Amino acid sequence: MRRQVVRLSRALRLAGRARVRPFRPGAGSGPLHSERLAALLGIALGVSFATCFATGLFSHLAQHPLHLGFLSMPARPSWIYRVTQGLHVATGIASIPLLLAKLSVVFPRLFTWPPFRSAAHAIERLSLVPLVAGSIFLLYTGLSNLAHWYAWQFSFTVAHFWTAWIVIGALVAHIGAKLTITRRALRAERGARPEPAGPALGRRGFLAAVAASVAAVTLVTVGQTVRPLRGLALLAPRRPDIGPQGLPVNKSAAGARVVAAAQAPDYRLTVGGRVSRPLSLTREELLALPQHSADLPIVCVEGWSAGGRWTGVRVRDLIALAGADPDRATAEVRSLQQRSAYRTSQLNEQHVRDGDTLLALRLNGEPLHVDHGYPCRLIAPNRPGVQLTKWVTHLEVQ
Ligand SMILES: Nc1nc2c(c(=O)[nH]1)N[C@H]1C(S)=C(S)[C@@H](COP(=O)(O)O)O[C@H]1N2
Ligand SMILES: [Mo]
Repeated sequence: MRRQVVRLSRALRLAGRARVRPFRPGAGSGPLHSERLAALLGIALGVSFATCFATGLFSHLAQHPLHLGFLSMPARPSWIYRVTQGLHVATGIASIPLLLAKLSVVFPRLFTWPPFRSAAHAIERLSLVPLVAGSIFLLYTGLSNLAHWYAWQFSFTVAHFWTAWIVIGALVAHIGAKLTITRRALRAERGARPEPAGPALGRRGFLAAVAASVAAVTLVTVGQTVRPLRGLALLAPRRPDIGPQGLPVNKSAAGARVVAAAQAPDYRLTVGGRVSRPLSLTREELLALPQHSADLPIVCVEGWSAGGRWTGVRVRDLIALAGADPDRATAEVRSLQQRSAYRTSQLNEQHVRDGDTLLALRLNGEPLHVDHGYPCRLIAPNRPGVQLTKWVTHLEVQ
């Protein structure tokens, strides 16, 4: 019995050594596997993940208001959401080469033996599982969402949102565990060890290659929202200047099954709810009301954005016409579309009050194309595209 135990433990030790052998002695301490390199990549990833998380949270709040006064989405400045959502998608995409680089640098260390040296070490290593798996899940689902490729059954927003919390929690724990090592790595090597000369790609070369990949993927996607770079937007599924009336379309009228209803002669816009004079107006009657124009972008959560000059009736004017006080009202906008999460959207007080919140009838001087929401659509400043309801038929004043 005892002999068997000894034999077993020897076998385990050998197996342990065999685990490291593929990476040969010294692997994990070569120039590409230095702690400094891992620390620098870790800092870059930390910054891009933190930015991505903060802007993602902002986008979530914009789409799922908490109805807490201080957290409600302001209508001004009108460009905030365009910038934060552009940053969200850009930092998410930039994180992909950064994460690949970081994983390739620390990879051999994931297989060191024994796997756990102490309880603290065990906790630190186990927290890598949600961190790495969660990050890959977030970047993969985010990227698929941009490409409109939904290879799953679950709700993208729910899964993406909750995984983000898990990853940020694991990231904070990871940074806490690695803080001393990172500090030491950054301090120790400042000017100390010159990079060993050799034909292989050095640390600087590797960092430069990572930086170049980050710059490249950013350049070929950010053109979907930064107009001067639109010619470079090779990876972007939407070009901001392609589509009817020079604007991309997310959901077409045919896709939403509203073509007939949108062009029916009995179309009416009704205004109801807490009003003293409910309204029912044809498109011609809407065109006969005072018209207002606003230069505002559609900012899709997927990261593309495109501006247009929208003309139509102010929501506040319609509410006043129906006998309610637009300075105190909120409203729900309802579409002709029957089944979709985007068939209604909620306007808070700031958005109702804002003079650029319109039921738009025209785009760039022409009647709205049916794919952009004819007979009329909601347009408002500082608001995600999903909340700019198309084919509007009812305004419920609250
Ligand atoms: N009724 C309805 N409105 C909608 C949508 C929709 O699917 N149904 N999609 C929204 C989304 S996600 C975006 S980005 C914008 C895009 O507007 P556009 O197609 O005119 O560019 O419309 C929004 N309005
Ligand atoms: Mo969108």
